[in-house]
Amino acid sequence: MDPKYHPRLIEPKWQKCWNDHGLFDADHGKARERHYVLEMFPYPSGNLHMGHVRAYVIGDVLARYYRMQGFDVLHPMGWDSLGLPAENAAIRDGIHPKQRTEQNIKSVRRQMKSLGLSLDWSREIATCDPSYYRWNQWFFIKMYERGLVYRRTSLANWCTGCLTVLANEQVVDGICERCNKPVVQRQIPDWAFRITRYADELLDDLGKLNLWPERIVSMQRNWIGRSEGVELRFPIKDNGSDHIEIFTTRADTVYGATYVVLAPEHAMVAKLTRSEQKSRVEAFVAEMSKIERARRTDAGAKKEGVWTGSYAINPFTGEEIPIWIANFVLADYGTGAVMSVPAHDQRDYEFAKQYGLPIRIVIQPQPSGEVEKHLACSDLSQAFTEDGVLYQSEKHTGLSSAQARIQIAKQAERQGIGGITIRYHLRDWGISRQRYWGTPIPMVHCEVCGIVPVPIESLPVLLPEQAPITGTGEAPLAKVPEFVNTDCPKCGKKARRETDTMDTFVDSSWYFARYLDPGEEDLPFKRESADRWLPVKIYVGGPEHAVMHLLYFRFWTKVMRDMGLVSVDEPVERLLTQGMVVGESFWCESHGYRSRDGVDDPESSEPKCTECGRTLRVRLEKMSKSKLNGVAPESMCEQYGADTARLFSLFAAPPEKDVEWNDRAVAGCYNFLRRIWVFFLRHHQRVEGYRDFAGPLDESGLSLELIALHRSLHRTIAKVTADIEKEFQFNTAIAALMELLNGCKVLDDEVDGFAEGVDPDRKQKTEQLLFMVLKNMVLLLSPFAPHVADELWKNLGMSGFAGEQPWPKFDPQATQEDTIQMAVQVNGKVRATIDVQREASEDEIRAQVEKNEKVQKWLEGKSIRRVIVVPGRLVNIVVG
Ligand code: ANZ
Ligand code: ZN
Repeated sequence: MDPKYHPRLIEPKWQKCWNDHGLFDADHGKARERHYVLEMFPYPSGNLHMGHVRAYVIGDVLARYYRMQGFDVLHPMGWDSLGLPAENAAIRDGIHPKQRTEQNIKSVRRQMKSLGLSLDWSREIATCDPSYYRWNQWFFIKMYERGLVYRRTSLANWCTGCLTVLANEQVVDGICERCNKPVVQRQIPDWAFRITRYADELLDDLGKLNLWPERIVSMQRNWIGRSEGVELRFPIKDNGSDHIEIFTTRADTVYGATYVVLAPEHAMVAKLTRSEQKSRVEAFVAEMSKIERARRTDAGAKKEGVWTGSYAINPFTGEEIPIWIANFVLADYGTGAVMSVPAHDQRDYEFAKQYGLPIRIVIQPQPSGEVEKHLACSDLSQAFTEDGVLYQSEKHTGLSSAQARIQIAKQAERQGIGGITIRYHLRDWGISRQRYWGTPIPMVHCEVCGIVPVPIESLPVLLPEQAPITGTGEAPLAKVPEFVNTDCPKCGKKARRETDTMDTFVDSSWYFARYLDPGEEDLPFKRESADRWLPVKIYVGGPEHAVMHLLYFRFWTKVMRDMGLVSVDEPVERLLTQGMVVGESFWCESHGYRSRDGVDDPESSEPKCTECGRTLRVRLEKMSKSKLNGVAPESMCEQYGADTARLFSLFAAPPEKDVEWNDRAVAGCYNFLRRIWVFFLRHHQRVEGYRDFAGPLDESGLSLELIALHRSLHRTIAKVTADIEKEFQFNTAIAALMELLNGCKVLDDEVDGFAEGVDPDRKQKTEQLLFMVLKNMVLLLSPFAPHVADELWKNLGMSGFAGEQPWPKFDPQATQEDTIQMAVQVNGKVRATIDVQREASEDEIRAQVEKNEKVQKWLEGKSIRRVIVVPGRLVNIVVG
């Protein structure tokens, strides 16, 4: 055995060895129980960062652990390789997205391999591969046939300089990030998935996800945003037949509705605008069309609007109330129109104050205590938004808000002016992108037949290799005549292909199922494989995907179920969202972010800029290139080895928490592995004769310290097992291994004593214990630090790989504490509890009880008739 721990020598060797033996290939055809462990696949951006490493290592520990627990484990990897970054880079420097993506995949794959991840590389997929995206197209057509895909127009960011649609992240404060020209909101025809059809099920099934973090579940619940309310028609003054339909969740406040507000994009705006208001309204509508939805509706945004010049009639009070348009009403929620109740809605209140509109209180707080205190308008400094008791509401006055909502809805129904409805905040999923590096949408526009899907047997519609990628003007595919011009699949006449490509969230909505049969040509995957492997048991990834990706792939799973492709309702049983890896960033007022090299004494409390001597602002921020606070996993692996990188990313914090980068902690992990190495170096030859020893260990004759070590070994096995499986607390599992190693000092001492001659029986038992410690330590270590584990396993003279061995079992008896609590009763009443040695005999227990002061008090002046000992539980003394 090499006297020194050399990770750089042993790691590549074992990686090759595992690979040659196909150690991580799933599906050995054995009838074993299955376990699918998945991490969110990466966008291959060239370099892994520590955040990736953390997610993949967390998944890897679980995959390795479940293999050792005897499961057939599927642990695949692939590339989310279509999308905007490669296209933007192409616009910048002219390198074709395909070429760049292929290079990046190569380099990320190499980096992953050097981490020793136990992946089944035979199932690798890349979404930019036609053999993958043809199935996106297949799904699209199947979903079109089911009415789950439709064409619509929707508002998009339109750059007035580039003459193209922009993604939200390309718009900064209403300006195009690239050309600095204003961005406006424009109606653009696009394709959408009807995810809202599944809104109810997506919401209800959140109840089944009891192994998902509560935070993610509630974010999804809010995102779907089910809202029960009432639709009401407000007739328009002087135009009896026309009306505005509003949606409200507070029908109880209808007597306080003093004006109506429409979204600027509402279809009735033009018709309702009086000529004297026309120029103001048009200017406002134009102004609003420039502002993105999120900015417009931010709760802090100033409320702005204009009057249309028209009036509506409040159908409950009969009053004429003005019709306005305003920024805070959205066109695509509810009916795009609201009845405004300024006394009870904060936005309406702010708006009414701003424009001098009437405020009327119609809800009073629930009376509490004796004095009835009425709210008056002069008391209001903001809206009273809680439920309460109706006030100034004709025959409904005195009802509670909840009762009134029902009564008012019923009355509206009777009068034929409205009724109860359910609305969702969830929108249909717009998937059209006017981009190149995506899946072509497999549709054809024919002047005669209209929209015609590409026949399934003609798939894939290939992405043409050459297209002008400029980021301006029409979609890149529209500029490729060989692509655009085609024949109508229905009538054969000249037609045009759709030139939009799909949102890449389509790719990630079903990739987990493609891993099951990556080469399958007749279907996206086989039903029998789906039945064998799904649902994914554990899914590891960043919490930033809480809504979009994690909602879309739940939706897709339900669609696949309805198509008969899978039988599960949900894709993932257990979700683990890992925290960020953060590092100290240093920021100088005049020189911006500084790397550690640009900081004078980074450890001091007032670090200075080496350039100008200014004191730097120090912060913990997510590691990133731009903040110069990152550590490249590659350089870390080079310095310390993959096993240390793995240990550190698990040891520094529990998986859900952020991890702070810390050089000393990294060195600490490295040191731990070195100390294990030294411990093995010292003892591995001594245990040569015990390779078959499988316990149990006979403790008799061993010193108390060794017995304690034996116990501690079993307790460590129990703890590491529970920490991994139940709680994912890898950090405390590793800490337990470190503690076990510390406890092994007694073995060193004991063995040193052998030189002076020792009882052979005791020597043998000690060496058996030594062997048990060495063997189990390797096995417990192997999911975390697999390379060094296999090297040590080999040095112990054991055959096979550590990762192939059964996970260690503990002896429940040996894990128990050495003392136990017993209750002491006197004549059937508990009078004391005592701690007794687990092995204590009945006589010893009796003696201990009789000496106990509390017990003695009850025995005073009495004689003991009988003592009954129920082992491990209680002692009853019968006195007379
Ligand atoms: C009158 C009212 C009185 C309201 C009151 C609230 C409090 P959720 O829970 O999100 O569904 N609303 C309806 N459509 C809207 C739109 N397109 N844009 C902006 N706001 C809209 O919210 C429903 C409430 O949001 C509705 O109830 C409506 O204001 C407003 F004391 O109607 B309410
Ligand atoms: Zn046609």
